[in-house]
Amino acid sequence: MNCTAQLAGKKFNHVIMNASGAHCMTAEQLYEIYHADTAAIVTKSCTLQPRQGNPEPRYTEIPLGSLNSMGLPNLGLHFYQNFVQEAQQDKPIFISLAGLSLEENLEMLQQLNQHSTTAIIELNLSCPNLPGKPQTGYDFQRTQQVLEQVFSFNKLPLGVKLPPYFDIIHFEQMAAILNQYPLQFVTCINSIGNALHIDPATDTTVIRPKNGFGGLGGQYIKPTALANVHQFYRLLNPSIQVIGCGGATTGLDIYQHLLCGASLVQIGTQLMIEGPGVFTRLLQELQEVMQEKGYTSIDQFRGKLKYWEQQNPTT
Ligand code: RRO
Repeated sequence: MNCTAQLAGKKFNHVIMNASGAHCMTAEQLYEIYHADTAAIVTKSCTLQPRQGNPEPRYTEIPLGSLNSMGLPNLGLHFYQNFVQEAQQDKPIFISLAGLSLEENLEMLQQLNQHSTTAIIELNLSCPNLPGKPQTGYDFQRTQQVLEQVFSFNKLPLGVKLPPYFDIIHFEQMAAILNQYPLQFVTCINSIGNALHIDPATDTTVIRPKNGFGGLGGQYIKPTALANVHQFYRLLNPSIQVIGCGGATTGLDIYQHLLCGASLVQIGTQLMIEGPGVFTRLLQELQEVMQEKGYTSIDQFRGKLKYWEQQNPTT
């Protein structure tokens, strides 16, 4: 069974990795997922300086997923740069960047370019949890400005992490912007921003920041994630690959992300719930699904989602 993949000029032993934010802030967490059955790993989104993030409680499991308002706690760019340098790189490492301003993102990227990091860059345009800071990916003009400046000097392999979109015109407008730049990939999707969960026993919100509003993850968001993966797979230049993220808890979920066009699939909430053993289970389950359906490699079905008419030709 061949589950290998290629992205940003690198080889991947299979297609499953963590999502930024899940089990990837500290050295201990990063080494744990690095040595687990991951195809690659991505760091917690970082800023130039270390940050404490929002007050706790700021992450919780809810019935079908998770709610978080972490507020970008991280150990600072240099820590993650050093981690990449130290790790024996037998698998690709992504550094996720989430500067609080365009200038901060450019400064971080400049440093990474100067040090010729071996990391792939995932530029996060979609953090929903910073009070007073809109999600860049929902401001189309701003996104264009960011990409214009980034690609005026950047030579590193780079992609962007997008928020979920919900309107066909928004997919088209965003894809038209992204298609103007030499992006290696887009990651779809970040959490669904500013959701609210209420504890039925106490009529109370369940996380402390922002009156309980936070990013929704897990099974709630799989249909939205698949829709975003497939729309961007259809609309982007073939040179821009899609990384799927959202609601995968089984091998079948991974398979469906791939069917929608994803080249790799990231695991967030389920990694938080199950720990780094999740990757072994998911890879095993993906291989079982492929075997049942008679596939021996991912190329045989990636992006080959069938539409209703194809299955019902005479009606
Ligand atoms: O740290 C966070 O609050 C956070 C980030 Br940067 C993000 O991109 N997505 C998310 O759900 N939480």
